[in-house]
Amino acid sequence: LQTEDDLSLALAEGQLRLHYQPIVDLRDGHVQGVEALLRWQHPRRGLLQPADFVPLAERSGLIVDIGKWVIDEAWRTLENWYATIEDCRLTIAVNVSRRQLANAELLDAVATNQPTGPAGNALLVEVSEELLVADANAGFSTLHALRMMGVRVAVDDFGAGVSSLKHLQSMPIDHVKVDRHFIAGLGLHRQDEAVVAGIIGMAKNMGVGVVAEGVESHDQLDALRRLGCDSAQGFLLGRPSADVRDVIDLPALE
Ligand code: G
Ligand code: G
Ligand code: MN
Ligand code: NA
Repeated sequence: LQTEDDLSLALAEGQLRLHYQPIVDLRDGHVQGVEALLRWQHPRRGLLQPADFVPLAERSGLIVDIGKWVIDEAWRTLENWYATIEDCRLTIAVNVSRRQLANAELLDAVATNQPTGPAGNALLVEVSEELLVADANAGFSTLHALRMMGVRVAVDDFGAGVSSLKHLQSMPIDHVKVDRHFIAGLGLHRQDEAVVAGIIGMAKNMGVGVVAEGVESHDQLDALRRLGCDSAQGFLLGRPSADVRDVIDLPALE
């Protein structure tokens, strides 16, 4: 098992990595951006997943410094895109946990080393719906501050947790990411199609974008297009990869 000291060293010695998964715009089939997913390239244990060390990072408080590194790395990736891609409109989403929203370091990191691009609003943060409900005031003020800085907010794993559609109204958010358990049931369970249709309808009425997570089949993709879902992410479209260039250079969907 990893210790706090190991993780602290990992951060200091550059063993953390971001892997990137494409998010595809279903209206034109093009990659619109990526989600950055944290990995630990451990010298002896190989590539560790967030489940192996993010809970430790949260318990110990190291998640604050790690989260700062994640934002810095996202800015470096964007800077690289801006230097090499003409009129770049790609976005990058990072995951942010509760402890980070309660801490001013997040806002400092966002304000520091932000590259200038053609579109602005290139950074998104993904937060869990639990965080929005349980910790409304502390969380909301950070989210409002982020949005003032041009950062957009997405609710991760939407529909899986304690929140409900009616909360959408009061949340300072720009997108919802429909939990992959509902997407898995598309074409199989009518209730899942009804839930996804309901989220899409509600979100549209409130001007909130909808991203489907965990899209693994063409049948699911067809259903999402039929339902008018804005964007999709999942193994069908692309797995998380260490090479962000491969991810953004994917050919457009048919
Ligand atoms: O990459 P994977 O699907 O294993 O990610 C699992 C979970 O780990 C995701 O749901 C995500 O919320 C969380 N996660 C991934 N990267 C980060 C990160 O940079 N910071 C935090 N706090 N959580 C992350
Ligand atoms: O909670 P969050 O959505 O941030 O987590 C993203 C996680 O979901 C990543 O660990 C990623 O590996 C995983 N993931 C991404 N696409 C798919 C998919 O199509 N199917 C499954 N089962 N997992 C996926
Ligand atoms: Mn996420
Ligand atoms: Na998610």
